[in-house]
Amino acid sequence: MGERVFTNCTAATMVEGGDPYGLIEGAAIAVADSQVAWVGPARDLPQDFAAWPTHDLDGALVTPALIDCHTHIVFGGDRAREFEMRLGGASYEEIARAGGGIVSTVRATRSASDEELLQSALRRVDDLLEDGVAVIEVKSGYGLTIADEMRMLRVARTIERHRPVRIRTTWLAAHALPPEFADRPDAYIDEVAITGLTAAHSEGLVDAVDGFCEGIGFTPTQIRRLFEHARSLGLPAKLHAEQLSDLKGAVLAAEFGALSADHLEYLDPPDVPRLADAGTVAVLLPGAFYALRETKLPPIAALREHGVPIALATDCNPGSSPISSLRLSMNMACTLFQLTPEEALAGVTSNAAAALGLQGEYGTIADGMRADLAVWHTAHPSMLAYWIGGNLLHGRIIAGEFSER
Ligand code: DI6
Ligand code: FE
Repeated sequence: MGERVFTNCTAATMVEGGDPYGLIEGAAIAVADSQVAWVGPARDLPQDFAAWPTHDLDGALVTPALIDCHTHIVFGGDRAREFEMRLGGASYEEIARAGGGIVSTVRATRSASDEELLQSALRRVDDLLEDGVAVIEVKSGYGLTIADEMRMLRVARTIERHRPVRIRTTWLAAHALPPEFADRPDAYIDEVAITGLTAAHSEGLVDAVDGFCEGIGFTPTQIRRLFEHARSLGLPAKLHAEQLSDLKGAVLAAEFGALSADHLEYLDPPDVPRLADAGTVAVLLPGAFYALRETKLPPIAALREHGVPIALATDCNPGSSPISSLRLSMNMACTLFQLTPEEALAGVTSNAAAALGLQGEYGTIADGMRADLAVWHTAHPSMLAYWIGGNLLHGRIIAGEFSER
């Protein structure tokens, strides 16, 4: 069923160890049952596949489908007014402390219907699909009641029924303190973040647990209690760490063997080996760095030196990262963080898969991996990070089936 050989293409397999990008020119990719059955130079195609139907890709570049491993894509309203305030000199933290920021999106999200949340999210999802994305992580965090947090994750899961995309959902109730819990953060962690996690997990809504470990978010001690509960439920951790200040969130994440620590501008280089030892992926979010006009760079040299896998994501959200292009995030990572185009592509494929615990299924083109691939008009993979905007995607192969974009 669904057996096919894609021929006449250049494959950027993103498999480590050989050429940069794991590049194979004149490649053939055999797919069967939604999986890659074989990839290599066409001249070496084993006899077993020779009788399968072929699909000529006309010299196109094929990469693994891209993965956006950190988004807040389900939310109500927008924050264009705050953009104007920030341009007028107000800081992100000042706006948050004055009752704007995340809490203003919470009001808009609570008052939106499920259908409104879904339709607005689908528009942003469609933007990502135009960049060859086939896996999106979606966080809760704009409901901040048990019912609204669960509603956000249900809406997120619904996206899979409307678009050819795999959704992973993350419980981020520990994102901000809602007004009804003012000055009672510990009660909020117990009564909403922890109690709600049990409920959401028992409904099968949670793939991972995240928190905002920050002066305007929650303390490491509060996050630790949440992570201990997550661990008792067998759920992996992720953490917004060191985005605005150094609270040692990354060290905490590493202690829990987190899948990822995200943002990391204020990560102290001596803490980097902890991430390396824990196998925790560093997820960099250049859209937020750019939109907040941050100037402190994440410690890229130390991450490289210690071999911490670096992933990239949009952080698509209405406040700090109003961006729904993963390719633009790749470009920003190169321009602002001086990642190489190869690191940027690994950041949205193999390393992004690892940040979601999906490295056995997604992120490389290799035998047994999902046949979810992106087919590009361009000759060389460096184009994907280099070229800003435009439509470079020629088509997608999802579960082995080609469709033109
Ligand atoms: N860090 C971020 O960049 C987003 N959440 C977080 O914890 C911002 C969310 C927002 O401003 O709405
Ligand atoms: Fe975020």
